[in-house]
Amino acid sequence: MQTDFRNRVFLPVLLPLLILLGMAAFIGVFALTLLYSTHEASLMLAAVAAGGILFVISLAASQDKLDPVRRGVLGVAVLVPFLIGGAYAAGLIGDIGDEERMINVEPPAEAPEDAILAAENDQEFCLPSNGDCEPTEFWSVAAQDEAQFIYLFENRDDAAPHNLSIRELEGDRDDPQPGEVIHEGELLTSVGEVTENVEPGLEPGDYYFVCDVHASTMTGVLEVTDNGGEDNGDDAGEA
Ligand SMILES: [Cu+2]
Repeated sequence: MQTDFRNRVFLPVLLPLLILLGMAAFIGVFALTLLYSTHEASLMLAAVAAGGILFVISLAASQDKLDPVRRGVLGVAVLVPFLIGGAYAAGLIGDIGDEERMINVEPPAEAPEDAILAAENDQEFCLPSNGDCEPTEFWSVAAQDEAQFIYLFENRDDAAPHNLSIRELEGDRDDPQPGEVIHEGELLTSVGEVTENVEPGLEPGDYYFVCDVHASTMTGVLEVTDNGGEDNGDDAGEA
């Protein structure tokens, strides 16, 4: 009866299932270990673990039989990096700040193509297009996420520092005046670019943009346009 169970259930069904479960558990725990480590530590652990596994496989394949002592040494050699990595990720050794853990690192935000503005001098902002930069006092950007509005500011001027800040618009487009500060852009003291993240996002409407260093000349009106794609889609139905 026992041999029967072994031959008909355990060997063909349960054993492969257990091996699969074991592999899944191992991959899950390893993934968690990497996610809860820092970027550098997880890269190092992945490299060491891959090296260890390759070493063991090549050694096992090159010899007919390993004696128990060698097997033990190999097992420990492979396990140690995982244990150290696991203990590090779990906070048992070392000291990782929560914001350094891979699981908490946010992917860098990217500004849509229409949400890019640049500065070439201290007289006005300009709209980059085809390698050129068109001076402008008007900047139209499609509405983005409710939670955030992302834009890119490029400083192309090596003679003066600039930033790009967003404020409420007082007055109107013909006579724009700065209102309350919504977002203060980072000051770029040399040539470079910075991605700005306005939270919460900007509702469709008009806003005032300004370089805080040259607030009398470098100003303009930002229009956040409603994309309105959903309404059009409904109207275009077959009804
Ligand atoms: Cu400026």
